[in-house]
Amino acid sequence: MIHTTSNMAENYYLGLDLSTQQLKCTLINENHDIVLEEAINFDKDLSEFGTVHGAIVDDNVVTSPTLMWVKALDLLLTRLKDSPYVGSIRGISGAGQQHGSVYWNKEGLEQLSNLDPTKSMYEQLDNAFSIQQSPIWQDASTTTECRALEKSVGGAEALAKLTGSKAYERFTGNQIAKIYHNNRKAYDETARIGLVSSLLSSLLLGKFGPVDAAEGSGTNMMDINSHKWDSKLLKQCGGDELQEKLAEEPVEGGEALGKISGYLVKRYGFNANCRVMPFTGDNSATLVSMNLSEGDCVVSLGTSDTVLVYLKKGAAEPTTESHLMAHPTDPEGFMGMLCYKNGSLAREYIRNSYANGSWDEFNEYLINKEAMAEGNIGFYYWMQEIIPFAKGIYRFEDSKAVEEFKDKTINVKAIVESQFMSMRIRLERMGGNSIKRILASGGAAANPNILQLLSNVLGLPVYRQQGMNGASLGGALLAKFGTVKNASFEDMMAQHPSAGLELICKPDLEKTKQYISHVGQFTDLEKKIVQ
Ligand code: XUL
Repeated sequence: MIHTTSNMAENYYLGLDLSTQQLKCTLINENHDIVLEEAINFDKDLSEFGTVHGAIVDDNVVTSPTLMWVKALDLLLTRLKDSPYVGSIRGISGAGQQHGSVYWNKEGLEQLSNLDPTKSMYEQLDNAFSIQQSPIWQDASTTTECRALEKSVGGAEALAKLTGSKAYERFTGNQIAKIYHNNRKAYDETARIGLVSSLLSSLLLGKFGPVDAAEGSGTNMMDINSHKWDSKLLKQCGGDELQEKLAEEPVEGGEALGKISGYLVKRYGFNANCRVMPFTGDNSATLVSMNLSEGDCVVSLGTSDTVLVYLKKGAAEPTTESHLMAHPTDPEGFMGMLCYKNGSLAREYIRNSYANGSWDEFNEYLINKEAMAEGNIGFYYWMQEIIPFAKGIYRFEDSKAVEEFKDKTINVKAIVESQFMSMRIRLERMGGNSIKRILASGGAAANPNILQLLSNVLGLPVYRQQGMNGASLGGALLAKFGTVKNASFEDMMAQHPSAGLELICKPDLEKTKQYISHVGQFTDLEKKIVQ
């Protein structure tokens, strides 16, 4: 745990982020300074659940134990209890990995509202879920349900227009449809369905909490313009009874859901007036933490790599390749997003296979080797990729497929270049010509060599925010926004301009020109490998 000394009379705001591999938290004061950060790592701290990188992978079926997340919150709060801040926290919000779903049974909901403060939540909620393994965003096993959902509204484009995205395997509606069709007993035993984000708000409230509109847009079931569940889509995904299992319409960010549960007040010493705000998706929270101005684009390099832009009303067009999601603090605005599944874990495989597990060696090859400039292009999809829909590893020398590059260490530069080329091409298709700078976040943003390559491929300067936990910092800012509520989000941020963004690199425009000259070749090769 890191924390700095601070004035105890102050108010504090807590942000949580239940991501794929960890549960993280960030605590800020009134001036938005970070006073504490803490994390529970699932593989290391909760190894009894047997996850690898936070998940259980069975080919295209990818899940996480729901109870592991409950136990992670127990553990995090136990650590926080020892800090001097808990009684002065006025609001809590946060984020979860998007799309993952949680299935509460009736007894579980009763138990949740009657927790005994002498025991942990984990001990008392062990029979609370009708599905023990929550499907998560890395799952790719619902292609049949996706095609059926698209067909039910007249095709992929029609679904994208209605919900902001065509049907994607990981989107919650398609996951629910799979359970509805293949596991009806468990479906019938389910009283409420929530998301990873709303699991946290529910545990904090001591009752089932709704999802926010940003999270609703990751389900393929919410109307992207009205922010209401679409009854046709609900029926297609889970029959007439799904509406009741979701319980409430999505809510807008910043509307307090209620006060923290008496259980948490008694067990951990929270202030009884501490409010719980809606939790959002990890990408939406990262967007919030960066407080974007026009022309900004976030590139988040984490377990998944994502590209995020803030689109004001009227500037947003849904496409079948990108996602349009409700904005977490601007009810009229949108977040445009690209999401790649093979992010950090894929880069780590390459580091282990070709750079002796050393980031120093990895960096040396990034700086001193040439891949695309010398005709070498690679595509690296260990897991079923989202953009493009492809799986496997493919290498090309002068556009000819090869098993391996003559110099194997070229794989290092090739994986990073190919990810950024894909972003360049998709951003252009999304109408991203007005982008003026890149704001980098996520674990790999700590590596300036990766950021220099990003800058060269996109031809834009790259800035980085201090503090690496964008989503939990965004959560803490949402907690303050919902608690204080006397200003717009922009005004709240303007009152406390943070130390700001640090310029990490400027593009080498000669290199950018070279990358642009390879766009056609890259696009043609990519077409060859798409299933
Ligand atoms: C976004 C997505 C991932 C997860 C990762 O659509 O699937 O970025 O949110 O946590």
